[in-house]
Amino acid sequence: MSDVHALIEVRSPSTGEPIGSVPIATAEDVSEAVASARIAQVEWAARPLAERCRILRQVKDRVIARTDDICALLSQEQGKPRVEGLTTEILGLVDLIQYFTAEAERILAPEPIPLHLMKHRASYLHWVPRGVVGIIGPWNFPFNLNNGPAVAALIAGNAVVIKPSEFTPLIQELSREIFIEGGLPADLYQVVHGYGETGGALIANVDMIEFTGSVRTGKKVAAACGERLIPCVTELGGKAPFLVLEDADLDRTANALAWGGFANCGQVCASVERVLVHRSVLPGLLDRLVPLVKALEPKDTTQDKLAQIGPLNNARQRDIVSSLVDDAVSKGARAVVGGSIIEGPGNFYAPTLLVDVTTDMRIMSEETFGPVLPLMTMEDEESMIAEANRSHLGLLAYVFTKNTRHGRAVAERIEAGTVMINDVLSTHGMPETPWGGVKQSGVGHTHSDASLRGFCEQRHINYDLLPTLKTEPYWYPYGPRLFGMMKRLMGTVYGSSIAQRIRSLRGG
Ligand code: TXE
Repeated sequence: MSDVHALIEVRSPSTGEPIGSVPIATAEDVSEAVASARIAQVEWAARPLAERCRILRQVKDRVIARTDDICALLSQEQGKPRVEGLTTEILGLVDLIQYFTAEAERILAPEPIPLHLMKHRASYLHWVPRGVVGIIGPWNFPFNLNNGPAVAALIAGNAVVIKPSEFTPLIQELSREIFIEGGLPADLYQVVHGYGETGGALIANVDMIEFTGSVRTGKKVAAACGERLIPCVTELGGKAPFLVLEDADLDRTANALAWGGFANCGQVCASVERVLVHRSVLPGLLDRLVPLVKALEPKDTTQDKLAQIGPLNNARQRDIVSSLVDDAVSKGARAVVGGSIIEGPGNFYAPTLLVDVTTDMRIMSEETFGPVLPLMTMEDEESMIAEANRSHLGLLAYVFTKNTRHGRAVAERIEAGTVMINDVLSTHGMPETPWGGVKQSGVGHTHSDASLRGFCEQRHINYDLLPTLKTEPYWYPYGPRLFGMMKRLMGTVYGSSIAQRIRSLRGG
């Protein structure tokens, strides 16, 4: 990279003060990064899988050793509480490395395909790394959401070039340092900084894209990947409904709502975004929930190590939250807690609980991505399910009930990639389960065995089991009897009734 580069200046979400800067990569820088990653990838892919896993385990140990540094920078740059840096970003990555390094031999082993008819031949699938994977990431979980896919792509034998969000580039620099400390060849894990144009340049050079971000940008990214016919996994927004059924345990429900709605200041694609409460339990739920929300006092997370909630990451997001709450209040919602921007430096917004919410309010259809729980009172379960499905998004959904069997029946009717019963957010910490949405929440999955395979080309080999003949009856030359013979064979093998099979055999 040459010395003359425009810079991105990173500002503290708590104070607005500058905290660092990174150079913006030009299109030329991006193609150079990908070219050197491509060279490193060839050597990496040639190493045994066990050796690649060994190095990723060393990376895991460096992540554990650098926990305090990572948490401090996450608080400073992203704004999250120190404990959330550990529980929602680092721990998940450590567990994901543990899982995939332990299971990769099984997941990426060649897979036989039993052939139902051609018993004289055999087939199997094998998995070949795609080459260089481009990762374009968001600012809400900048450590976990970029490094999780990077780990899976690397284990599968790829190189990665990551373009982090322009709001959180510093944590990506620290991540790279840690991965290299763990023994990863430096060119195998590269970082390029910038805005949309840098992302576009990355798409123009790599062999696959893993994107996490907004629906609007996700569509542009998918279109650009389509133009090049490269695979693209898109993990986009969510509008998770949370159904409080008549028999829900209200203590657990209230605690789950508080954490599921306000962790990471609500900036989670799986955040509780719509609370659908059965009328009969509303008073009991509010009695429990209001004090929990009132207790959440936003703090500068770099100063207060026990902060429960911090600022929003950026002013643009705070303004989106503010406009959605104002719209709801103007249409009749009541803020029983919060409801406004906290004046002063930083991007603080008061944790907010809205009641008397109705479907015509924007907050029930647009992604809030902030510290707001809108509660809608519902008369019965059928209307709760209908309301849950009235969204263009479908990432996560939650059902709270004491009757798990019934909860599963309700869950199966909800249009979402994942539905959790009596828990929130936590399947992201289960790397063996798929993470991805339906509708406009994206296409494809991160996590799960299928995602590790997704970082590979699936290739199919078909070979002979028995000694081969000099020719096959249906090869050239086509003789006069071939058509009749094949027709008889087809009817004899595939006819549904004995009579039809006999007729075919006789040439009828
Ligand atoms: O995301 P963008 P933003 C949602 C949330 C939020 C909204 C906007 O609702 O309000 O998205 O956030 C890069 N080609 N989520 O604006 O723009 C960009 O530089 C290639 C949900 O930050 O989608 C960044 O690295 N790349 C989400 C990344 O795309 C482009 C997490 C995401 O930016 C590009 C964050 C282009 N044309 C926000 N334009 C989740 N699913 O968790 C931008 N980028």
